[in-house]
Amino acid sequence: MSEKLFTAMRQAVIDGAPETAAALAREALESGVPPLEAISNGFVPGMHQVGEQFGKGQMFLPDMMAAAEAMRAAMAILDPELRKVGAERPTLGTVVLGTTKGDIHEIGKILVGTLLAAHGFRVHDLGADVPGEKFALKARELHADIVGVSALLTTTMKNQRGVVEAIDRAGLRPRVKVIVGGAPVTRRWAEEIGADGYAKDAMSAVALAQALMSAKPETVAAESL
Ligand code: B12
Repeated sequence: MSEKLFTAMRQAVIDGAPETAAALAREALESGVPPLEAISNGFVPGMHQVGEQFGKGQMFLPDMMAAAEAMRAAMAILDPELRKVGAERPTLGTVVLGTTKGDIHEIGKILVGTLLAAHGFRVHDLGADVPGEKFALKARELHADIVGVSALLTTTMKNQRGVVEAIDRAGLRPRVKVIVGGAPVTRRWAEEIGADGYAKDAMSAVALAQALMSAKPETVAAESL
C-alpha cells in the first residue's frame, strides 16, 4: 500500500505536479503513513531523480523548478504534522539555520529545520543566500547554541568556511557550534573548514545537534553516531 503511494509521490515530483503532490501528502496522513516516511521514501527520491536527469541534460531548469514546487506543496501539508510533536517538548537549544551566500536551494535546509523543531529545538531560519556576517549577528542576538549552514552547489560550499570564520571573528565559538550539510558536503570538508559537525540528512542533523548539546567538545560526525 505505502509502496504504491511512495511511487506516486516520486512521480508527482518528477512531473512537477504540486496539486497531485499535495493530494498524496494528505492521503498519506489519512492512511497513517508517518510524515517523515512520506518525505524520505516518497518525495525526496523524486527530487534525487530530477537532479540526476538534470545532470545528464535530460531535464532542464524549468523542470527542476516545477519539481521543487511539487515538493514544497507536499511539505506544506506534512510540515505542521512533523512540528506537532516538538511543540510538546522542552526546548533543547536554539539553532540559527540558513543556506550560504550565492545559493538559493532551501528544501533540504527547511526539512532540517522542521525536524530540529520537531525534536525540541528552537529554530530561526534565515532563508537562502545568507552572508556569513548575518549568521553571526543572528547567533549573537538569539544566544544561539548551534549555527547550521546548508550548501547545495560545489561553488557555494566554500562560503561555509566564511560562516565558520564569521562566527570565530564574532568571538562566538566555542560556545556556538557550527554544523554544515547539503548534497555535496562531506565530513572531510566539515573538518577541513573547522566546522563542529556534519550530517548527511535531516535525521542525522537532529542526532548531531543533540550530541553537541550534550557538550561534546570535539568534531562530531553524525554518520558515525
Ligand atoms: C530542487 C533543485 C533546485 C531548485 C531549488 C528550489 C529551492 N528553493 O530549494 C532550483 C530550480 C531553484 C535550482 C536551481 C539551481 N540548481 Co539545483 N537542484 C535541485 C535538486 C534537483 C534537488 C535539491 C533538493 O531539494 N533536494 C532534496 C533535499 C531534501 O535534499 P538536500 O537538499 O540534499 O538536503 C538534505 C541533506 O543534504 C541535508 N542537509 C541539507 N542542508 C543541510 C544543512 C545542515 C546544517 C545539515 C546538518 C544538513 C543539511 O539534510 C537534507 C534533508 O535530508 C538538486 C539535485 C540533488 N540531487 O540535490 C539540484 C542541484 C543541487 N542543482 C544544481 C544546479 C547546477 C542548479 C543551478 C546552478 C542551475 C542553473 N543552471 O541555474 C541553480 C542554482 C541557483 C543558485 N544560485 O543557487 C546542481 C548542482 C551541481 C553542483 N555540484 O554544484 C544539482 C546537484 C543538479 C545536478 N545534478 O546538476 N535547483
